[in-house]
Amino acid sequence: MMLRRVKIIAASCVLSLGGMGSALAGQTYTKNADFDWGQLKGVDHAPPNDDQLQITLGDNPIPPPFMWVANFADGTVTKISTDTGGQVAKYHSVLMRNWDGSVPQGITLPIPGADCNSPSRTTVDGDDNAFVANRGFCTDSTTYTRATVTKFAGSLGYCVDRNGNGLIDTSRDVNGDGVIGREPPEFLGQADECILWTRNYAEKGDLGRSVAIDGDQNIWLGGYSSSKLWKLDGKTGALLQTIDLNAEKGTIANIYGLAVGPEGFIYTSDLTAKRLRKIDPKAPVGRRVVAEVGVSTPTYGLAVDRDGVAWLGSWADESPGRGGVLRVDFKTGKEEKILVSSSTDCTGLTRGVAVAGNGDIWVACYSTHKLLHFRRSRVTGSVFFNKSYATDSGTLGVTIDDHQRIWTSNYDTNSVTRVDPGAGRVQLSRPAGGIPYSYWDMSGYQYRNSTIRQGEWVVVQEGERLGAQWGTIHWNRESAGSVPAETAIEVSVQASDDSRALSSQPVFPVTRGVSFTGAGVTGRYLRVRAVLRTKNLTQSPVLSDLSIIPSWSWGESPAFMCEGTVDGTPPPHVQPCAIPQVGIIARWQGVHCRWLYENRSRIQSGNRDVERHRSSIHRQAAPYGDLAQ
Ligand SMILES: [Ca+2]
Ligand SMILES: [Ca+2]
Repeated sequence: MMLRRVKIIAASCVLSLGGMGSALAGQTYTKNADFDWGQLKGVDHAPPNDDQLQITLGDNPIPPPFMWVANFADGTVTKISTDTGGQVAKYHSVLMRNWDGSVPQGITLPIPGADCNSPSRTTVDGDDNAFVANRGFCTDSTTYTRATVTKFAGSLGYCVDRNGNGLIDTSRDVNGDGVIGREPPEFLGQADECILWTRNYAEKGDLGRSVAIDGDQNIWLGGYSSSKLWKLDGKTGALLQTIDLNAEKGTIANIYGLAVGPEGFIYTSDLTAKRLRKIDPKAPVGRRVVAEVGVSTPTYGLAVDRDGVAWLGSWADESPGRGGVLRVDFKTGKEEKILVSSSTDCTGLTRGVAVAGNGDIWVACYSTHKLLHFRRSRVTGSVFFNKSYATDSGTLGVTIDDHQRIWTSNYDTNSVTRVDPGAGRVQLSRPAGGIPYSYWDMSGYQYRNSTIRQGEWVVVQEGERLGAQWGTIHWNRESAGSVPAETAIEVSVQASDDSRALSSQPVFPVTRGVSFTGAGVTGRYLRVRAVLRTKNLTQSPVLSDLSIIPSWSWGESPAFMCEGTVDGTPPPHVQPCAIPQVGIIARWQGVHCRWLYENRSRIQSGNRDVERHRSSIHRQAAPYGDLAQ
């Protein structure tokens, strides 16, 4: 459960006086103590970079505390809490009819145990939303299915109240047993308002076995036999680009695994032709496959580290010999097999691969039902086998959570297993919710490790009135703020009169310095989320300051305000003091007066005025008795 500290803009009630308006200050966050009012996740104000926020570019990415497991036979995707291992939601892996009225082609209503859509690879974007690629596995003439991709809202704010009942109708664990049932109210099927859309990309018979997100939060999908790549808009699913890799290169390969690494390069693994590719999607047509490496073994799972080196599962049975992980460096064009110590650890058939923030490699070994740990030397950079962990049987996929714990999905036993590398032990196994066939980036960790780095800051602001229309958010007005090339700062808000309902309100993207009054974002409470993101893995943008400027604070000049209780009754009231209001003030007790007004011209005139104004608040605070002088 997220802790929210609420910063109050002004006293909770305003007595408006004719001519003066109810002028109240905005709120500026600029010092360490200001930012600490909010929740910092993957950002810091560590010295010497105080009084600003930057991405913590250390070892450890912090994905959302969930993993998304595709259950191929049931046609569902389970969302599992990585805190508890319990299922928190389950969704159909396709929408038969999109909410915009469009109808995806070549899909079937999921049937438990006999689904044709056959969802497998999942991944998570920088806003915590998830995607699943459906392979489209049935190829006979009557029930043929086509590859599709479906987007799921990762939080209630991205779900949409389609039926207008004022609630987000969605799957959840109503009875709290850690398992999602097959019927409402725990499972809503097609009516679930957190399934956002399903889109086609590949042609009939061209299986969709891969999905990855790029640094701009768009999605890349591969066609297995065509070896084509499609880029879809991550928000809408609209087609943005197509690349025919075989035509580009003049060779024949398939796309099995897919990953986007540093600098936006795309990598593919290949189960059949054993050709691995590195692609620059921005290069001119005909020059997009920038490297191709033929390897000695069929490759399965694929993960790319922060140096752009590919790590792959080897789909070969080495029994009675030893299996391991394949390292492929596209700069040298060389492959290297790093083997386990003994055949007890693994005899081959390695599938999912994940690279940890510290550079270690984690691999699912299907033949021995084990999770393999390969350690990377901090000194030499070389990688060597460390140890194996016995998981539930059928170890297929591997992903890493926000506490740097390692999870496997286990095909044979319909389960997920968590390993704590710090303690060096298996912690728990829990039901996966179907037959899991997920081996790619189930938590979004890989995305946040080697495609981008990001962090976020969330603060809840309380206004002084119900139904507040809010106004403008401004940031980086101080010179310390910066958004270098390849980086971004994105701010969004949710508003509600009920602070407990904030998280289920629609997420509204804010443009810097542009008023959103009248945009339908209303409520006494405003939840502000600032995301700092970079495609350059070694450079962060800087959020030096952020101001929430309610439209009701706008005016031409500052006003001297008093606050206190009326007739001893809380909450405190705020009122302009410039005009004597004897009848009211006489009844106030404990009245303090101060400048509480931040006008538009000052806000926009730069940091110096804001700072002067802020200090004046404190300097001029005085008891009511002083005001009388
Ligand atoms: Ca609804
Ligand atoms: Ca349940």
